[in-house]
Amino acid sequence: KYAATKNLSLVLAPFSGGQGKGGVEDGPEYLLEHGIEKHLKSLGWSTTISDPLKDDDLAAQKSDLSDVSGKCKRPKMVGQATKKIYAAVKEAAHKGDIPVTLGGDHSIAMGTIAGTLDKHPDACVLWIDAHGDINTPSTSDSGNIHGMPVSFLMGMEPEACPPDLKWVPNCIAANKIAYIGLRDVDAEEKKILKDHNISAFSMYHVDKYGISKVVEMALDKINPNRDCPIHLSYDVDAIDPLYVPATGTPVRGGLTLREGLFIAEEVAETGLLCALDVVEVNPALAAHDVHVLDTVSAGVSIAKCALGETLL
Ligand code: HAR
Ligand code: MN
Ligand code: MN
Ligand code: MN
Repeated sequence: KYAATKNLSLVLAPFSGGQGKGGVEDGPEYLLEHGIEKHLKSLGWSTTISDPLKDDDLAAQKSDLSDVSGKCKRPKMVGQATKKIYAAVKEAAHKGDIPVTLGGDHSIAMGTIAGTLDKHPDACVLWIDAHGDINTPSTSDSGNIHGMPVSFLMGMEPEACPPDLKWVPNCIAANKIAYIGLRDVDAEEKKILKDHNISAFSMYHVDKYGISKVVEMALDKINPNRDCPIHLSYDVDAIDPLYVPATGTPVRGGLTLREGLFIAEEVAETGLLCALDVVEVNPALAAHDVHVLDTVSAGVSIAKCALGETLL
């Protein structure tokens, strides 16, 4: 419905500056090697590839130890990369394409969601994750910006916003974002979620109500009339590390692979998907080749399901 062109813009975001580990910058390459483009074409989409970080020396930027602002690590690197990702997603969305951004760590969602909201100011965000990613610069223990993108997109702590992230528009309202899959949320993040009355469905809720009901409840909160575009920001660590081991911060007790794919299928079923992120695939963190294959193929499956694979 939001794909005027029936074209997907595959936005490559080989970015790891939002956290300390190496390897997550290889996510896009592995997803492409696993045939994500061919699989999506077989669903009837045309595709174009956009590579907004191609001219950047990201390895050099990551080793610049002076790139710090307060507690935030590498704010300049993150600010510059996410701004380019923003431009690419925004351009794709305004063309009528559906941007599918391949990460990279989850800090890139500052770029993708800001790009989506520029075209679709009424869009809502479904954030699938083991983590809240809503720390502010003052609540973060790690200083890793991939644990903070939602707080920047909500404009929560303007006085502590590093200069290089000031471009991020305060574009998500608290009633326009819902989480599914949470199980590793910091104490201060829990307080933020509660104080802002943000819809957050943890693994407890998935067990208690079942995944189908949880997706319905989440959409009822942020999209009650099912008439707003949906930006699906999918951190693969929402799925249990049994199925998705090669990721930076695995947490046991997660979604089964089928529960994880069902969320994407339900979003496809609404016909409201306007953008997708698949993030935190880190092939370097696999103990065996089969871990790489499991993780990358789960990432490809998430995209296929979100884009209509299983609708009969
Ligand atoms: N809450 C922790 C922090 O702020 C861990 C966050 C991280 N990891 C992710 N995000 N993969 O989804 O650093
Ligand atoms: Mn995340
Ligand atoms: Mn996560
Ligand atoms: Mn803390």
